[in-house]
Amino acid sequence: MPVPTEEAALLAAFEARIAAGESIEPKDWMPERYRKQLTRMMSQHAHSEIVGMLPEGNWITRAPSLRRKLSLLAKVQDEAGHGLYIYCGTETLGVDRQELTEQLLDGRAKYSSIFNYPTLTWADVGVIGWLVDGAAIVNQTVLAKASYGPYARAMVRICKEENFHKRQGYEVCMVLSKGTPAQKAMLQDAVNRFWWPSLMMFGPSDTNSPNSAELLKWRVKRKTNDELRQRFVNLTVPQAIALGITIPDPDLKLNEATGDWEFGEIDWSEFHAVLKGEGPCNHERMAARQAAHKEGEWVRAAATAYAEKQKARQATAAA
Ligand code: FAQ
Repeated sequence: MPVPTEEAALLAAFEARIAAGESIEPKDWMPERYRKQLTRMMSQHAHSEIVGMLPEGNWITRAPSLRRKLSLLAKVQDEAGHGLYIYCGTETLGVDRQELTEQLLDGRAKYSSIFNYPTLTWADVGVIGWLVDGAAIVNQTVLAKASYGPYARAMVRICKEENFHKRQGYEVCMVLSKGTPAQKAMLQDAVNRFWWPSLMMFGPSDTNSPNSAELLKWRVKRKTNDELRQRFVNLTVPQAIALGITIPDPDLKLNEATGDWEFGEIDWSEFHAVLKGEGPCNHERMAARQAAHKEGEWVRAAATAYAEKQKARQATAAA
């Protein structure tokens, strides 16, 4: 079916603005497909930040010192803030947070695969900061240049905080790497378990990524999944060497000509199983979110009642 002339003209003007590097703002005209793709990606991102609090939250009561407890508590709170920030960004596209939360709770919405893995030891908390926040930074630094203004601006602030989280995680790893043989072994075990899932955070390979072409065309994504994954590996391998840690990949080798650390094949069957809800902690994570939502019902009811009371008071005062 041919696109109506008026819409074709709007689309051409929209694409010209994107090509010129302009930022698209909430009240600007945008194709429905752009709105839909952004809503999908941003809501998944927001849900990831919220569900992402659970694996590390597991260690707040068991952090090995008061200093570690305080910094972990602050980090987990930051992640909640990131989620709320991105939900607000999504609201500028016309979808409210309640609707997105319902999609998460009834299993229609996705969140990052990485948060379906358990945190078994204290070293996992350090490794999540180092690898998971590290991967998030590589991805989100580029998203800070995304064509949609509210999302890009949210990323600038979020990346600053994620950088702090990464350093905090790396410092935990550094201390463990200089510790007793048991502490070093605990760190190595955490890296063994989190390395491959961290690479999966960047999504399927480019040949298998249905959304990439459109997102790249509209400059929401500025780099492909594989390009970002490679950048992460290149940045992370020297950090692992500095820690004296072995990356669990016998095929990992430096290509002197390109400067890339080439790595082995990702187990995509594991990735797809986790996306289907069959990861080690999918059920636990969803049950935790559903319980939190139920337990928070009285807070939502109280906030609504308070807002209505305020509105009535203001109406009386204005009369
Ligand atoms: N997990 O066509 P593509 C963080 C889905 S935040 C689950 O390549 P796209 C901070 C994808 O949605 C981490 N699902 O998709 C933190 C699509 O499904 P759909 C989250 C995944 O959008 C740290 C399908 O597969 N970050 O860590 C995954 O072009 C520590 C086909 O894939 C973001 O969300 C996955 N790993 O590229 C918090 C960043 N990968 O919707 C707490 C923003 C792919 O068609 C503690 N998002 N899928 O049904 C993005 O950059 C992109 O959306 C990608 C996926 C790269 C994730």
